[in-house]
Amino acid sequence: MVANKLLTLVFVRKEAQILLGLKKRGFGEGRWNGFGGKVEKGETILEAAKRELNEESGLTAHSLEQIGVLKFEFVGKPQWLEVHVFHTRDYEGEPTETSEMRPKWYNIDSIPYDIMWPDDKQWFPLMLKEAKFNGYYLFEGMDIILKEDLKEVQSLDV
Ligand code: 6OG
Repeated sequence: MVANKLLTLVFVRKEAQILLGLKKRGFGEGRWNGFGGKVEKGETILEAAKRELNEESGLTAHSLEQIGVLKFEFVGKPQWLEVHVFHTRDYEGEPTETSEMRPKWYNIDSIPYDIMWPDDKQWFPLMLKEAKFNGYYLFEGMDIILKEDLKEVQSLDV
């Protein structure tokens, strides 16, 4: 049994806007997403979420609320990804381009789903209405979803 790889994903909200970043390199390159990455040894998932947000966008989150857990399996890859999704309106700083991400505010009515991971168009509506969710997706490559199971929940199954 191979352990899940723990990852974070943070969305910053401001009025009717959401901050997305264009991933400039690595996994998910060329796609708009929230800010996040791997949980390092010795830190909690929440600490990792704040650190990755700061490293990739320049913003400091004062508080983060966890709103989702997404599990991804990729055909032919033994390791699952377990992505812990957070959001916040409680932050300081101005988004700054980094070597990894180009940040941009999007109105929540004009999210660029065609240039994002294909699972996002399913769970974004839950995230945008600030509902909690648990999801599972089986991918073939980066574009094809073979299986999916998304549930809105009262409390997260973490
Ligand atoms: P690094 O490996 O670059 O972190 N991530 C996903 N995000 C979405 N929206 N959909 C997916 O569908 C994802 N798979 C991974 C988690 C990778 C970042 O990408 C997110 C991390 O924030 C498969 O450190």
